[in-house]
Amino acid sequence: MRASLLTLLLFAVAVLRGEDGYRLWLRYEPISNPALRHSAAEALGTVVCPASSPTLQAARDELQLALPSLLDASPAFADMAGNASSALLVGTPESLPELQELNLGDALKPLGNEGFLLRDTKVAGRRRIVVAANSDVGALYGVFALLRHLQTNEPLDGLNLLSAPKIQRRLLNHWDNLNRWVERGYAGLSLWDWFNLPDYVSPRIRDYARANASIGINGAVLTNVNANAQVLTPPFLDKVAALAGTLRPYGIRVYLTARFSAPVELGGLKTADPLDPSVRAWWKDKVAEIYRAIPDFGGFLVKANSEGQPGPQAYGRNHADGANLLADALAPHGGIVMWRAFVYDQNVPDDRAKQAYTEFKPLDGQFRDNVVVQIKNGPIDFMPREPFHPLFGAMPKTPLGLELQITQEYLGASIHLVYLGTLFKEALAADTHAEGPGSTVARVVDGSLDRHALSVIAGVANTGNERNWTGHPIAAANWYAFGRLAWDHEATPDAIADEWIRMTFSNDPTLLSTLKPVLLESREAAVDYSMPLGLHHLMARDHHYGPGPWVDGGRADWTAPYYHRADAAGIGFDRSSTGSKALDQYAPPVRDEWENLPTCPEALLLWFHHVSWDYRMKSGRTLWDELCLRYQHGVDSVRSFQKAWDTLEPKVDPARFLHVQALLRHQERDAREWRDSCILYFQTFSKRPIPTGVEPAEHSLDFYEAVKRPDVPGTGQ
Ligand code: GCW
Repeated sequence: MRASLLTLLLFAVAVLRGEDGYRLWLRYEPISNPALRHSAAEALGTVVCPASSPTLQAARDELQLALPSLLDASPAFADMAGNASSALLVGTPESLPELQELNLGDALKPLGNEGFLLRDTKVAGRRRIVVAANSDVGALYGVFALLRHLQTNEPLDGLNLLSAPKIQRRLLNHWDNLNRWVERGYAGLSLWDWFNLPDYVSPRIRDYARANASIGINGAVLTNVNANAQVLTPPFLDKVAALAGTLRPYGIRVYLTARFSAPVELGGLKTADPLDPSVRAWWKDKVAEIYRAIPDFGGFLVKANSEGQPGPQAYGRNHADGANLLADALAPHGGIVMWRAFVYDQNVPDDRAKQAYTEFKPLDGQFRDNVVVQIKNGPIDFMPREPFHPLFGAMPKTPLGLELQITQEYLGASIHLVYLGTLFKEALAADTHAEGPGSTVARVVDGSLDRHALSVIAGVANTGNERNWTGHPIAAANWYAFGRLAWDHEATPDAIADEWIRMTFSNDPTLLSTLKPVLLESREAAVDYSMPLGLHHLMARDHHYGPGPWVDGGRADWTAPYYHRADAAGIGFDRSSTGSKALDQYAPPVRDEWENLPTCPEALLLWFHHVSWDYRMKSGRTLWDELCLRYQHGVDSVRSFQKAWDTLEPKVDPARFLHVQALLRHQERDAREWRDSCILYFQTFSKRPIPTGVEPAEHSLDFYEAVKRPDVPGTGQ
């Protein structure tokens, strides 16, 4: 009775207040199953989490925020469990002497500096739920894991969980400019309010830290890779220090992007040549200054000699010279360099997909120990689907970091519902075969394949100052999925979606069985309605939002026809031995499989091959018919998402229900536009009829070609 009254009351409050998404997956609504809630309340009646450090204080604060609401009861917070018949113990053996009685040493040892254990146990007949770790931040991660356990309605009985991250540095990369404009940002302005910093740090920064810590993200690169040297000046370093101070208790270190020409722009030097002694001295001093302001500064992320950014090649030096310059300055302080491999040269007529490999592979073994080469998941640029980047597995002597894009630059910005857990997992699970089967990208990145101590995974953030953080209410799932996979790349996108839905919406079984398949199918739907069968780079120029397969002129590798190569004979980019030979950059088993049309996965067909319109696909249809039907299938999928979502009206608070419903309407319209415009455009080459089952286009090709989108955010600064 009490439970249903409570539920009713909470529902009424949610309706009145409108669920605005601010709390993300940390909503801590009462555990809906009364039996579970009562037994958890009993087990956690006394909470022992001495706040002996800012990090343990954060753990305790989180428990104080979460437990009264989750349990619908007020646990006592005490310094010792003593004789309490049941209690929650949180800490390290050092911070909490009562943990020492449990002899956790052997269990804790393999968990390293960030891992934790959760255990349901007994001490002298008294029940103890234990969250223990070797470090305070491990204990904080353990607290979030315990809360997740409760939020997802898992029982505490028999709890026994050990967890430690596989990748050392799990970072968000913010493409945020100092004027708060976010490149490829679709959720408002930057969270970093530089004008008000350092005096005022918005409470929102702490909530950002909480959200990240809850999924194990332990670093943030605050600034855009298209960098502004100003962030390295003293006034900005004070502001960075203020942010670092708020993030630190949550185990999050700050990093900055380093503009390679900073010694010239800020230091007044005549050169930024990495081998010039005055340049080396400038960086050494600058880095020392940074560490005086931010003692645990993480290091630099650098985009150099790429898309107009300055770099060592201007001085006849290479990427290793550039990275090592900064690495030498950072090494005495324990900092690292993440040097991006996203390079392609407009003067080199070679296939863009090959250029990073061509430039970086010969440098393997030439980087300092504190350098990581950071590589996008695919060789072009975060397309809806790409094969894995050929550098993974090709530079065994160098730690290689993986860069994923959480913000939906090519996947419908903050309008389209696209869950990226599946895309991230596909990237991590790809088998490079570099050292035999099982040489996955994940094992290259976590360092286990080539025994590297340093490991980095980065996600280009989708956060902004919109109330719900990510614009689209479902886009927060991508932030969440990135963090969970960064912690454990063996986790499944399904399990991650499951957790996220339970915490973000509710544990209602119908809601789960309806919404989870939508999330899991959404990325494939986006591929189908925009760039199916391995097509890529078909989007409109600059804003990258809608279709633009006709976009031509200017530098060739920024046009669509450069990539799709449609002509009277067929469509697709021949990267096989008869074409650009990009396939030679992959290990032989991968190359051979993808080189041959019958064994090349159809999902990558047009990435690697120029294929005749009449080629017989596995379905028995011609390529042309299949292509058209894929586009139609993408549209149909979005319609099925709409139908599914509509049934959830009674299960979701009105504010989020209506918001997602409206966005899905927009997405359906966009999906039709992609389908109609691409089919009409490609038909000008194929000259074949549109197969049955595909709806006729609403407008003519001219209409679609004339569409302008001046309002897409994140573009053109
Ligand atoms: O994806 C492209 C984007 C650019 C971005 C660049 C990069 C930050 O269109 O906006 O610049 O890649 O990753 O450096």
